[in-house]
Amino acid sequence: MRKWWQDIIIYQVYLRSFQDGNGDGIGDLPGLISRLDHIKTLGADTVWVSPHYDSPMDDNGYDIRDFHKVSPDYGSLDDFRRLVAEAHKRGMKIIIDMVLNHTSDEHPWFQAAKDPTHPEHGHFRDFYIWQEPKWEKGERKRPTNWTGFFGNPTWTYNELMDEYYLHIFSKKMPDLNWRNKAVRKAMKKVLRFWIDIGVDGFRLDAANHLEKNWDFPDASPGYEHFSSLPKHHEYLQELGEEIFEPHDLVIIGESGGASTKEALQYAGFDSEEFDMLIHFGHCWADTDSKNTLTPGKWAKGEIDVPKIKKSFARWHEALQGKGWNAIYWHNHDHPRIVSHYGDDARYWKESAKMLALTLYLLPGTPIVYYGEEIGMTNVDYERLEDFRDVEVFTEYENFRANGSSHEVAMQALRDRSRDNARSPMQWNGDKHAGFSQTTPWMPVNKNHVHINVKDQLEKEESLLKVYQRLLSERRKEDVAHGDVTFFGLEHPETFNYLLRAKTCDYLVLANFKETPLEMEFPIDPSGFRLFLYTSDRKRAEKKATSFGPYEARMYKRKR
Ligand code: TEU
Ligand code: CA
Repeated sequence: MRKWWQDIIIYQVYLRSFQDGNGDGIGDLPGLISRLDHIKTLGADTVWVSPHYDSPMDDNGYDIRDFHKVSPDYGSLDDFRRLVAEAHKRGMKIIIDMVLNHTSDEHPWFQAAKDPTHPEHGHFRDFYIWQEPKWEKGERKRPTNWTGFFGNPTWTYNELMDEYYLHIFSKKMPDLNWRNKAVRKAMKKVLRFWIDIGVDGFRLDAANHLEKNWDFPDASPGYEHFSSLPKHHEYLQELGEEIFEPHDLVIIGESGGASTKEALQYAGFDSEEFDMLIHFGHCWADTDSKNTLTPGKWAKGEIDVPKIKKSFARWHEALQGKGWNAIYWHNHDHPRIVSHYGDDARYWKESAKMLALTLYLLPGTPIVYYGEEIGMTNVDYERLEDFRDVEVFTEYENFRANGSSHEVAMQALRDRSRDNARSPMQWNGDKHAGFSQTTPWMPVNKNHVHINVKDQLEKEESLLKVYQRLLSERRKEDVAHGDVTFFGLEHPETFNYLLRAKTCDYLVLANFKETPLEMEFPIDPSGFRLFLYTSDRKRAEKKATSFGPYEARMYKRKR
């Protein structure tokens, strides 16, 4: 049976950076409401809002202090109700970000948990994960040597308890203990609260880490001891049965590192866990394993195009007919896609359009990340102080300890840090890019004078116009349910596929790299007409087999 969420087009809003409505330099709910029409005009109909809850903002709101309160930075509960009403009035849906894995250390639960003299300590202690120190040669040691996702140790010592608590993200984000029934009960209450307010779904944050290996063995970094463990699925099923299914919500689970083997368990039609999955299969296909100064995702290398294509193909195959797929290029945890897989300098426009063409005619539910539709690029910050992300500062220290110079470390941050995708939305070429009347919470990218919404609305050939056409084509022709055939998965430069839609076929041919190349049509081109392209039409028609830097074309054939 077809579900409503199979037909949506999602637009992800990083609330803090989308639109400031009250002139304090921070994006907020009234600002978002004032921009709903932009999202609608683009062709999206569902907004995923990054965390809007009360928070000390150690990790921009993924560290929640009060699940039932809106952060004063973003507005009030009434503003949130107004957002839902304004969206619904326009036929749009609202998905909120929900963090099940951890809270802020400033959450009252943790305040009680960490203090044996607190009147409610007995009840809340086991809301979190505590372990006694290990002692080696009279020295106090952490219970394990695990490293968390922000590059820091996963345990922090608490004096009052004389124990360590577990946190797989920052030390201000203690992990909840999902083995504790009272935790599950409390989190269900939180979910119900927002369902009653009228949200249409949840994007579940870090949703593959709920269970931990309580034997606590040493391992470095040790992800396997806190990712996708069997019991984790039990927790999700419980939520599915009691909360998600009875309310006809859309549930999007973020499961970094999930394998296609788990695909059906997470997002199969019979699964009660998620409706679709955000996995990172196609992300970071350009790392250099030889780089020891700024290792892992920070090590920029050659783009492995087959790896990207094969991930799309593999996930499509795993879920086809049996579950549902989400498609996206990037989000608030990645660099900007045009800087990452394209070229944000000389071939900015070509590569941004190429990336749009290669993604948005694939089946599944698309997620457009704010600013992607105008080709926003990585930040251009020169000083460490311009960065905001908690991860940046731990990793900067790590790079320096590995022996990298200040410049090398800064370049890694400019290329790869999450802040790249979090700079204020570029609405126009004015001083603060139309985002705010005052200095924004993080600096606006200087290129807003030529990369902005206003400019692209006025130009027929702009990237924004390409997005509008692609998304309207998608909807009209029911591309979400289309049938895709990929060509040349092993080819190091091309990204080619055929999509059979409702009444027509689309053929997408793309050069994913800068070097020009010749390519033959992978199928008989008769009946196909050029519909969208990244370079000029004449050239594309005259020399149909030659592709310039990042050149892509979409042909259409009526059936
Ligand atoms: O990110 C989660 C995240 O990146 C890991 O859980 C991921 O599964 C792992 O890296 C896989 O290798 C989410 C948010 O998107 C991010 O912004 C937050 O900082 C984080 O959770 C903590 O809430
Ligand atoms: Ca504001």
